Formats: sequence, C-alpha cells, structure tokens
Amino acid sequence: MTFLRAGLLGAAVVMLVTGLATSRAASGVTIKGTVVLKGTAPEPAKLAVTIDQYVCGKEKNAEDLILSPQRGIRNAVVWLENPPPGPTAEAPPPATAVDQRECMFTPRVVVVAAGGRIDFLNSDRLLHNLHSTPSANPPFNRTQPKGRTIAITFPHPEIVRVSCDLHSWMRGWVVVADHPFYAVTDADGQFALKGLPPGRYTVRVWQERLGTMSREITVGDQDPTLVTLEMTAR
Ligand SMILES: [Cu+2]
Repeated sequence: MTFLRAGLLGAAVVMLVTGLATSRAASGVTIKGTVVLKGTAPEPAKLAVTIDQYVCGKEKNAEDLILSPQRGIRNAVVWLENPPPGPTAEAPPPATAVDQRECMFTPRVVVVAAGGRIDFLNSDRLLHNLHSTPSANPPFNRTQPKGRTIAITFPHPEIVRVSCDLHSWMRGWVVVADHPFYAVTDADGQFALKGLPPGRYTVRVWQERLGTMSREITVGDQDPTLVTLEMTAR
C-alpha cells in the first residue's frame, strides 16, 4: 500500500505545482487496448459436476479462457513492466471482495495492491474451503461455511491461484500488484492504463491458460494510444 500513499502524496505535489491548470501533461495519456486470441479458438469446455449439484448445478463452463465474439480475451491482466513514478486515477484497490456463488469464484480474476486485502465471501449454502500455496505470500487453507467472510492479506507481488478442495473445478486468481498501473480486461477483452507521461513502455499480459506475453509501446501525444495485443492459443 505504500505506493498508494506515495501516489496520493505525488498527486498533491503535482496539484500544488500546477495549480488548477488541467493540461494533458498533468493528466497523462491513456493506453487503450484489446487483448485478442490469435490462431484457432479452442472449443469451450464443460466441466462435470459430481457433487453438491443442488447448489453447484450439473455442469460448469470452463472459464479458463473466455472469448468475446470478436475473440477478445476476458480476465487477462495487463500491466507495465516499467511504470512511471506517480499515481494513476484507476489504481488497484487496497481491498476488494471475491464471492463464491454456485461453486465458482466471482470475479474469477482480481487485482489488489501489494499489502492489500481480499475479503472472500461465501454466498453458497454449503461448505467451501479456500486453499492456496503461493510462493511469496503466506499459504492458506481455511474451511468456509455459508456466510462466513475470510479476509486474506497479500503482502507481496505475485500471481496467486486459489482453489477449493471440495469442488475441484473451482479456480480463482489474485494478482498482487507492485505498482498502480494494472488492469483486467473486460468481456470484450478491453483495458485502459491511464495517466501515463509520454515514453516507451513494456506492457505485459498474463492470462491463466495462455501464459504471458509482452510488447513495447511508445506513448507520444496521441491520446489514447491504441494497441491490440495478440496472445497465441496453445
Ligand atoms: Cu467449494
């Protein structure tokens, strides 16, 4: 959370220096983009539900790769490898919530600032368990009856996989961010990274099934700077 505080302080300093002037230099440029799948789209898979069908249903759509009709990839995480100093208007939150509903984590992919907290909820009228063995962050394995909220803090930047031992198909991801310039793609595969000074940036994309890719992007006066980032099916 330190970068959030530093960011707020930075914003205050910038406002003092620039007064009320709103110039592009002060607000920065936006990288606006779409993450799309290149190559043959895999058939959407169904996962059989073998227990607790009264809550979970009979089968689940595999959500490890969700595509729009235009092949935009949902739930990809996009960030800058070389972020500029200072804040952005849409920094990851210091705390957010993930629910478990009909035996799926929703949202499936969340970004939280390092040092931040996820409140895991359970709206299902059955037992789940929150299980994760991260590398940098402390492991957790907690039984979770309906209605109980379990708060987990993530001190270190890392991509953390969360599962449930009772329902093998359940998968959630917590991306712990070490700076403010992170975004998750929406249902169309779109994202925006805001408040960037002109410069050359390395944009990195992670998707749970497709892995990672990166691309150099030059941000000049063109606002927004539009990009299409292609990930390859595998
Ligand atoms: Cu479960």
